Amino acid sequence: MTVERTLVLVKPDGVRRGLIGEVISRFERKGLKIVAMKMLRLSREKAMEFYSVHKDKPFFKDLVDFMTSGPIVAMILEGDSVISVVRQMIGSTDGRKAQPGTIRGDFALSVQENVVHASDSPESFERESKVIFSDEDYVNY
Ligand code: RTP
Ligand code: MG
Repeated sequence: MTVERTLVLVKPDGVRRGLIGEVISRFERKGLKIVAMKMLRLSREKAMEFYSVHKDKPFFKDLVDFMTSGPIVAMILEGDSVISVVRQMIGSTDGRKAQPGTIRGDFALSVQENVVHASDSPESFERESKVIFSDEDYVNY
């Protein structure tokens, strides 16, 4: 067993569409533990920092516009192999291609407005979690 942590965001489209509860519920039912959570609006600076790996991509400006277009809900989930488990549960990036049964497969029809983000590696988690959370945001229980 490899207990890991991952960062999940409900993106602005997910919040606008009233999908916060749906997304959280899926992770709770899976047996994952929420160890930190908050609602916030990303500044342009934070959004650019968060998605810095994509800074040279043609979709970068649109992505930053989208990610700052409304509030997001951020959470840290903990569990066995949680990084790969959650990536499987969210599905492929493009909602049109994501498998039914995944969050994007069930709720997204766009490559940009795809409801959720999740870290893709331990290194991504370490970097991304520090953009959003500080040590005192984690709850021990
Ligand atoms: P995420 O980082 O948000 O969890 O998504 P991901 O790993 O599945 O996809 P990634 O390649 O990291 O892309 C990050 C986000 O950028 C937007 N995107 N737009 N217009 C486009 O072609 C395009 N491609 C990606 C999406 O919001 C994607 O989730
Ligand atoms: Mg990504």
